[in-house]
Amino acid sequence: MTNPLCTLSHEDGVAVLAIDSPPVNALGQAVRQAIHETMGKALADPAVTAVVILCAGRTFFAGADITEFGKPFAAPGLHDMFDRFDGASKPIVAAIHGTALGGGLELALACHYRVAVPTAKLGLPEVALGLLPGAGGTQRAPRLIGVAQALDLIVGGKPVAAAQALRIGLIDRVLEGQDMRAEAVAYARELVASGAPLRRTRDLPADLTPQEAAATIADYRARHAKSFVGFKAPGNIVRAIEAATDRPFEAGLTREWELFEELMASPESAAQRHIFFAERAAAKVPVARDCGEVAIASVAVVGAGTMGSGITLAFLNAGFPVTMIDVNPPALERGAAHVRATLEALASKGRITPSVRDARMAAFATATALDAVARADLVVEAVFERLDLKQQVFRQIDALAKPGAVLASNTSFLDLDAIAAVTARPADVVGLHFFAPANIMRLLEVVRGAKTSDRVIQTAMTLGRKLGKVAVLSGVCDGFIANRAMARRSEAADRLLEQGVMPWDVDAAMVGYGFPMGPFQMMDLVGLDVIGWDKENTAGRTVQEVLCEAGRLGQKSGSGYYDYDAQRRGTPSAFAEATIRDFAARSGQPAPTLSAQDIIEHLLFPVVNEGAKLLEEGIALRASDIDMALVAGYAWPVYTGGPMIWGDHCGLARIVAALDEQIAQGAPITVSNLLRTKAAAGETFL
Ligand code: T1G
Repeated sequence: MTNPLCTLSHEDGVAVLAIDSPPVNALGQAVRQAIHETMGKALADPAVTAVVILCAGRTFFAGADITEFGKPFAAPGLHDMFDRFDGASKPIVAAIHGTALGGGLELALACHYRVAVPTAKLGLPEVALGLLPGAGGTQRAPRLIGVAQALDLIVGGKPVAAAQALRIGLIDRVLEGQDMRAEAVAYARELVASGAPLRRTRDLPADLTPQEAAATIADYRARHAKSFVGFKAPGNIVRAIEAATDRPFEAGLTREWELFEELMASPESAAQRHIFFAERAAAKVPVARDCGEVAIASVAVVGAGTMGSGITLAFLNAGFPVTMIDVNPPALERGAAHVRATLEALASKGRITPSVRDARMAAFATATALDAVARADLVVEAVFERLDLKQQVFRQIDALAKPGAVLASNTSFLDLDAIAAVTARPADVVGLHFFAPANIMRLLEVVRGAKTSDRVIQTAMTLGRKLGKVAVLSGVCDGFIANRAMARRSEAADRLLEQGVMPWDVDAAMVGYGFPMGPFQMMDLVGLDVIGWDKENTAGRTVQEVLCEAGRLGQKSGSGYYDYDAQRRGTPSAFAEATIRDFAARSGQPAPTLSAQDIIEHLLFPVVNEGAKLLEEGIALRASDIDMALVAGYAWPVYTGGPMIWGDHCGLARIVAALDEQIAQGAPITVSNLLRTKAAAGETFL
């Protein structure tokens, strides 16, 4: 009785195991069972001289089935399967297409030989899930490709293309790719005909002596220590690879499993797995199944400032032809120069080839007249953040753009419905809110206006994927999801300052929590005059106003909350300290003595609260969308999972109590009803 998950066929002595378990042939229990049984049959068949294992569908095995994690284990395990491979008396060849990832690549490493089509990608990305390859990957990879390459492949977690995989010895041949199955069977026959050895990866000699390996690993640790901070997995991966260099294979496997289980039980991995599924969930938005999409073949960007030129680069990098428009010729020239310089830099760093650079340059056009929007399928407005200006531009775009074009605004705070209302086609108006730098930051908030059509929403979500972004759907409100939630952190930070807490203590707590920088370092980077300073009406009412009035606008003026040297390295500022002490003295209250944890909770509990409001108002579809938005848009540390799952871990009742405490001290906060209700019921957001 054949197993539909794994069909067995024979081609002149070569047995072919073909696995078909959509969508990504994840190595769940049923798939493992099917492979284990079928491989047993093939290996036991005397007529079989070699075995090829391959997958149907869009990809080779994409790893262990992540949805099984945390559930009771069901045999056979991956190790059971690979022991059977290791016991084989005939060569087993893995034929790879799509992505061989995690347990999928570990399966291929347990085969004797590996071939791949040219477009295949191979990797051990478990580190992105806060895990390590727990099925022999940390023991077999160093034996096959060497310790140094294994460190890069596994700690880095980035898949490599087939050509690179061949270069580092991860595979034995890159196929033509026309007919993978036939080529793989032919390759297996070659092995049999040439009497090729049963090359068990586990038996391969190490490429370094134990002393050399220890030195290589020590050097790797030293060079990457900074990037490991906050993450548990990288350290455990290095320890596992170390075990591949200083003990026998089986003992190494045991050590690998110990280190794997430690990570599987860690909150960091739970958080990173949460974000894996949050990213996939965010793509699922409530639109009519048959709503269809607008075909976007050409793009016009209105506004050549920082955001306009960044958005232009994002589309060019995704292969779209773009016309960047600015009615101010010097501004257009500056923006265009930035676009060209960035493409040049990408090529000179080898991130893109010269021919790709040239193709993107050729796809880039500029114009000073708005009628250049007439040919575009998508128009993205990125002019200065003033409602009247955006409405004026949208009136013109509405008159000039072709019927059916998608009209998008990059507004970050303004009312999208007020913008759409000045057009005759509000159903075609959507918010595409990029985060600076728009060609780098992964978050794209897709803002649904009251009249935006399902078709335009689906078009925007798909565009986000094509741009390599994480698209998160938001309703219309002040600051949408990410800016609105994080504004609560800034406000809480400002309140601490006025109580006499120093900005460098606040920033240190945020960096300790895992943010790349704290709110005051961020303000000094962006410019104190850019966010929240009203130059016309400033009157020394806040610390920020006093600093701005003193010309301390941040890094660009050499001082802000910090003083900066020529290399823009910041040191605590005596002027800022005196200003803050002066403000605190006015309250008549002594400055509170807060631990880093106190500061973390003081700043981030209001963010969790705002997340609850975003849910109860229906601005955010699900709690995991808020986590995804802040991780992708504000570098919220991924190993915490984002504010909502972190809030669950902290305990919602504790958060409500702490917020009530802040309110008692005069903080202008209101606690979300949803948060109170869930806290009272002992519930969680996720
Ligand atoms: N397990 C379970 N479901 C998975 C899955 C997996 N490994 N990979 C993908 N899916 C689901 C996904 O949630 C989505 O579901 C659908 O498949 C399509 O995915 C022992 C411990 C393969 C590059 O980290 O990187 O092996 O949303 O939308 O963009 O050492 O999926 O449709 O319901 O992402 O074409 C290591 C994870 C596991 C790879 C395809 N493997 N997957 O990308 O499709 S840990 C990974 C991916 C492990 C061993 C260890 C990508 C992809 P739904 P998709 P895609």
